[in-house]
Amino acid sequence: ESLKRLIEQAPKTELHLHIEGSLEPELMFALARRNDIDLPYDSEEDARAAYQFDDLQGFLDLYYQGMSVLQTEQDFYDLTLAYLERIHADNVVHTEVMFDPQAHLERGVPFEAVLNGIERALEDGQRDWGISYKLIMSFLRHLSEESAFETLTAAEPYLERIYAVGLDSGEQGHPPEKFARVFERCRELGLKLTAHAGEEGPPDYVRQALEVIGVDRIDHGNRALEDEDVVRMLAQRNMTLTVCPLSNLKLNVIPEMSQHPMLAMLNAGLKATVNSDDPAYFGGYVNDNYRALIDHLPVSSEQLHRLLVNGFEGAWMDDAERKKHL
Ligand code: ES4
Ligand code: ZN
Repeated sequence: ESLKRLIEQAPKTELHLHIEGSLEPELMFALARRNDIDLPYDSEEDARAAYQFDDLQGFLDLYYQGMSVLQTEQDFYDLTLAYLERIHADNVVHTEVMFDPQAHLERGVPFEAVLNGIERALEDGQRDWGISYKLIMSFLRHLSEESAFETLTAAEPYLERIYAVGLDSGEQGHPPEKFARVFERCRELGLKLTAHAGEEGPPDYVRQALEVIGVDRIDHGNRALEDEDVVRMLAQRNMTLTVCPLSNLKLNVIPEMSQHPMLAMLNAGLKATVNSDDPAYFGGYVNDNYRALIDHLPVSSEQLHRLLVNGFEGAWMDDAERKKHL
């Protein structure tokens, strides 16, 4: 209704987006043909039908499989431009794009091909559609600390083009403290820090992200609500949470959308934002995530406005740029 029209028309941010998770089956098949790679799906419809997940790991298996078609700089350009074209239609005016260099380096794709392709598309999107951006390089937490340090070394020549580092992939058994030293080095290098925490992992992983890593932002953070001390820490620091409703539903972080904790987060004074995570796999982009909340939660126009403003306040943008939108 009118709340949906308000959302569709409002300028928005996206603060939690894995570019490899924006690979739609149509482009996956086109790149598979171009690069002569076999896919385990008969058709685009067959791929979509396979996107039913029990948990985060079930998704990650298909996510790493799908990105095998990304081989050249042009592939990463095409991927990123398709994403930008799609979010421009949603009136997203600022996006912070995460990428997983280790998932490409281990397949023999050079760091430079990944970065150049993504960045060239982001520059074109800024020029043609006015979409501002930041790049976030994410470490895979199921791999070793040593592998994260090697990745940082590979990235070192390009760090002025990378704004922040993140921590993603399978959370359980891979706490933030495993990466305390590599994040400390990243901070010394002038990078902003974020980490997935409290998606599947316990509230203590959110606490570690805050107190051991000293993150500037938390990706997800849902399970922080299970621990009032962690909620208090998040609120005191005015910590932005990049929450992803459709992702939470598809990965069984919540049993149904009506159970989503978004309003509980706002009511607890937490700076929650709305994001898409892996839109090609989870069934929607930013506007779809807002619409899912409107359809299933008693969300007010004030709360929607708060979520939109939180997206700009939590964004890594210059104050001059932010003021244009607030
Ligand atoms: C991810 Cl939803 C999610 N969680 C953790 N790691 C990821 N990588 C890509 N999507
Ligand atoms: Zn994520």
